[in-house]
Amino acid sequence: MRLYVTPASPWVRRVRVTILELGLEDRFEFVQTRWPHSWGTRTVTTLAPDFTAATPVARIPALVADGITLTDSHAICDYLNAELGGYRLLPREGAARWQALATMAIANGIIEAQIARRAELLRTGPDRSDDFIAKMRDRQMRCHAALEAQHLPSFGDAFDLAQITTAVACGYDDWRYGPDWRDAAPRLAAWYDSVAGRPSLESTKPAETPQR
Ligand SMILES: N[C@@H](CCC(=O)N[C@@H](CS)C(=O)NCC(=O)O)C(=O)O
Repeated sequence: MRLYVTPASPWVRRVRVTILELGLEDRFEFVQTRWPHSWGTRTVTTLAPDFTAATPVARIPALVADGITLTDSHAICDYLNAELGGYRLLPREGAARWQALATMAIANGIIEAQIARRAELLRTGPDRSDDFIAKMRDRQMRCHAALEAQHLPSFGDAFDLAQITTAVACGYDDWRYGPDWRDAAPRLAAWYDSVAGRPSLESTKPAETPQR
């Protein structure tokens, strides 16, 4: 199976952490993609032909698996968990499934805001919107605070998909935007520090995307 990646992407990271937590890394070829800084606001015309042939969405992660191509981290994590992971990271049904999805929806909301903010920050010239950047930052802080108040208390011992996605959101904020989120959610930050040393997180720490 082929997974298109870059180390800067939190969406890619949640898939890579899921693969590592399930012990499946030997089954994947990881293909590094290259992006110019204008990726956030302009069509990228320099992507490799095998990547654009695999995904008309032209975003990462994209998984080319046995007979199927999945072009979104949610679908890929679902596939890994259900088809290859025996539902070890997200239950197939029941209250625990919905609780995990509720947590993940907020963590995903953080990651969406992080990436939208990044795209806007990469925009050059007078069109860049400080209002939009501030709106995304507010969303990040609000969601971190909500995770701490409403979701952290029910985190169990298992490092499941909800915790993976939450940890990836926390890690991206630390890396890209600094410690602001830690002031908004200090107990969530303490939880994150307690899991950040897991090999799956240590070996997928964010790093800048190669350009071109
Ligand atoms: N909902 C998608 C989002 C994927 C996404 O936005 N990936 C970004 C990298 S973090 C990307 O490839 N952006 C390139 C672009 O938008 O042109 C997922 O969960 O996989």
